[in-house]
Amino acid sequence: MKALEGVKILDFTHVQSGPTCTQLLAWLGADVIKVERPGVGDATRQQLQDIEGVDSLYFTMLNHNKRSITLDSKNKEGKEVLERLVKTCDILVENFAPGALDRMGLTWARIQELNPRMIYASVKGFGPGPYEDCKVYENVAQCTGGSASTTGFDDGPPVVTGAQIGDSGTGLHLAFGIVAALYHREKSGRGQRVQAAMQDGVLNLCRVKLRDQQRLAHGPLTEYPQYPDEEFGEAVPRAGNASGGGQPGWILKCKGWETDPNAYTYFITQAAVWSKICEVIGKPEWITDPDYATPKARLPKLKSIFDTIEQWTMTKTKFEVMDTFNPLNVPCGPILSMKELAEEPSLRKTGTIVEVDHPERGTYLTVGMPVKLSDSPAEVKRSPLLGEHTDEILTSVLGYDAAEVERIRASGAIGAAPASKAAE
Ligand code: CAO
Repeated sequence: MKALEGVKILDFTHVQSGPTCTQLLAWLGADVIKVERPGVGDATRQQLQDIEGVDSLYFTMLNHNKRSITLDSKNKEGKEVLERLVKTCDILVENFAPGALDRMGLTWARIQELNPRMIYASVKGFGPGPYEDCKVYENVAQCTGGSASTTGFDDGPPVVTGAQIGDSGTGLHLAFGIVAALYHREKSGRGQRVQAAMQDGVLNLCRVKLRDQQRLAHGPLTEYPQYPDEEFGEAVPRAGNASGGGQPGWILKCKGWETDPNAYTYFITQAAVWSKICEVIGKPEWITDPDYATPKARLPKLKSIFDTIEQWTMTKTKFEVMDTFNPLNVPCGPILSMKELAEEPSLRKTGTIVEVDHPERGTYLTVGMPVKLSDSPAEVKRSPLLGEHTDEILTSVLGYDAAEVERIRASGAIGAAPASKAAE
């Protein structure tokens, strides 16, 4: 049995942050009913399209295992259907611009009136404060949440990361809040409001940098590449590829780096096995030399130490480095390209990378459920076409009869009939 079987979600999400949240809940077994504007749908259906007229990979990869109903929430009959959805579902998830749901008439007070058991979950760019009314996308969140100022090299501008920590990261935070609220509701009988701000989500993931901000008051950050030659300013500087933890690390070139942009390895000078590292790279004298023997003695020389290790890694492929050092308990990892990840058999085997069939685009790859539950394995099903389940949801979930569905359709609230019906 799926962990969230029987849970119904009114999915009013779009773009990335909200859809990642409801996709995770769908993989856990919830019935996710995605409400989209008739004829338009989630804007990402049309964004970054690789095949003209076909739902983009942007959309398909964020909306698996959901059902789609088209509904104009500003139409009178549309509002009636929306209220019935609120009464029927357990959770409402949305990530519209601040105030949009209120403007549709769905304030928290109204939702509680309609369904006191409902959990109402939102992603917004910011929490209460000076920016609460702002619209926010991924990179804005990375910049305002502390990630960009601490990412990149010291002599360059702030850099955003490819990991979607603002969108997918906040979706994940929200999913965790929803599941906790659901557990609470089982005991209290009442729903509650769950809010996740993208700035907060990014800052949570940048926790170690706020740690370092406070450490600065007590002296230089000795594991940072600025130490010992450069001055530290008032704020945490960008640390290049330095490790965020207590074991120094860096990215080193491997064999083939001249032509392969990903022929690199991440290498950590794990203190407990320092002697083994020295032996492999041909520097056995560093094991006992007091200038190199302890982690503290090594800190001011990290750059030259990594340069020396790199002389060795440049003679090996990134996989040979891994094969040599992992058995010695030295944590290191090859820089894997998306191509390598897409082709990695072990990820296919675990369902982390999944091939999905889609009626309009054919097969494509996606990232499946990243968390594995032993009794509730996730099965990845294709994303819905726009409005694919409108009639099914109106009748089997909301209990409208055929005449009522026709009345709602005639009002324009759910858009045109599906092609097969229209032809009848
Ligand atoms: N029927 C009728 N109207 C609908 C509708 C439906 N089914 N679905 C949405 N709408 C309306 C909304 O009510 C809103 O109308 P009003 O502004 O008149 O109230 C309008 O569509 C647009 O919503 P929006 O402002 O949320 O959309 P946008 O494209 O202008 O902004 C975004 C997108 C992401 C910047 C904004 O939604 C936002 O800041 N969301 C919160 C933060 C967030 O999640 N950001 C990450 C997104 S992923 O990068």
